[in-house]
Amino acid sequence: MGLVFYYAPRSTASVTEAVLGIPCERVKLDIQAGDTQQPDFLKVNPNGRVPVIVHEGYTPSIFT
Ligand SMILES: N[C@@H](CCC(=O)N[C@@H](CS)C(=O)NCC(=O)O)C(=O)O
Repeated sequence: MGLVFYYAPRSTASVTEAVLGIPCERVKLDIQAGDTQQPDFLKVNPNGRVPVIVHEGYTPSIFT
């Protein structure tokens, strides 16, 4: 599973994306299309916000 980074272009996630210099799976979401409010993403972050980082299935609370 490794490291997974959920982000949306032109959001606060852009800062995290800019400094995240390590290999990871990147999941791009479209906020305007409602991707952050879809049930699958809400399982990752019930707050429905990006950025989110998941490491080995664990999400540090700073990203929720
Ligand atoms: N505490 C978070 C808040 C992140 C946040 O507000 N993200 C917004 C985009 S800038 C978001 O994901 N919005 C999704 C939505 O409103 O559905 C942070 O500062 O990074």
